[in-house]
Amino acid sequence: MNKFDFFHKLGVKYPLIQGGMAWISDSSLASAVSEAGGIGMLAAGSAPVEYVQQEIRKAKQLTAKPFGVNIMLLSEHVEAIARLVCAEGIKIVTTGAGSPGKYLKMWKEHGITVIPVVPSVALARRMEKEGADAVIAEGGEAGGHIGELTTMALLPQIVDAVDIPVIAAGGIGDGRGIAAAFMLGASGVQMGTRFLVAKECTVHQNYKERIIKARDIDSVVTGRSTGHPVRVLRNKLTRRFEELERAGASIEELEALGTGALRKAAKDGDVANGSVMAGQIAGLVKEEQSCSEIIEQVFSEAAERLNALSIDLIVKDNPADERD
Ligand code: TUI
Repeated sequence: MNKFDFFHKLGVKYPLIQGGMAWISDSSLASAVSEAGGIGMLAAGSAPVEYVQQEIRKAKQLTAKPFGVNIMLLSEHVEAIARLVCAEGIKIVTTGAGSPGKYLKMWKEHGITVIPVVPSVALARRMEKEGADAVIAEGGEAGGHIGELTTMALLPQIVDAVDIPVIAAGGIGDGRGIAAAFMLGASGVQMGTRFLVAKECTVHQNYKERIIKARDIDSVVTGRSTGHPVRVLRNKLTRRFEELERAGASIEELEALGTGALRKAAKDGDVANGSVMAGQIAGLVKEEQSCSEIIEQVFSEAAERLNALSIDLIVKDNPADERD
């Protein structure tokens, strides 16, 4: 089987999925990514089913190319949204923050290509057994809700453990990252953070500016103690969270601080008190570009890097040469 069969069958130009970003990846971003040759994803997040349906219908107006829906499994509306994607004839579903096992049969019966995000080998194996078409191996460099392992360590272990295609996510923001993912055995990549600053991304301008200004060390994880680790950019909210954690606050108090915080940053532009979810690669993202510019640039850079490879990695053949 050709390594691009999976994406070829989906009818896209590039082996790229846009990461589902709650409150952020709407019909504007998703349709622009699809138009540019990747797979745009509408994020359902914790939104009600009516909102998701409206965004699906808008996206259908904006592009005839394939796009999908990202379903956040902790949402209280997950059951209704799981049925909605079937009713709306959605062809591609990615899932996050849990195991989609109980919906897999229904989605497969509706001809949906199901691609769960997995943070471990065990879950990747289980998803393959339950009928997933591919998995997204997401390392802890990613923004938002994350697992324990890094992309560098997780990806090759999942590639070895399953026979379905593995798509790499977490810490990929340019052509070098894409080339590295292919080196580790990925069949494609998912990028989120880089699309936060896309011209077609409707996130608040303050959020975009915070990403563009971010340095490497501005990325932190909150909530390890509550069992819901979330990667965000450091701000007043994360400092408050750390203070409360040190003071021995309860899980309920800590979780309450996070409720509505993403919406506050993404929609209201309150990047001090809101949750600015972004991956560790934010420090590399320097300018606002259209989705088409981003995608063409990263894939030409990746191809250039991969095609130029002819490295033998031997510094010196004969140690005796070193002596004179
Ligand atoms: O889902 C994400 N990233 C997200 S979701 C989100 S919104 C949110 N709202 C409330 C609480 C938490 C998040 C913001 N960012 N990425 C995909 C992802 N999935 N990362 C890690 C996982 C994951 C974790 C555990 C997937 C499966 C899993 O399985 C546990 C189990 O049930 O076995």
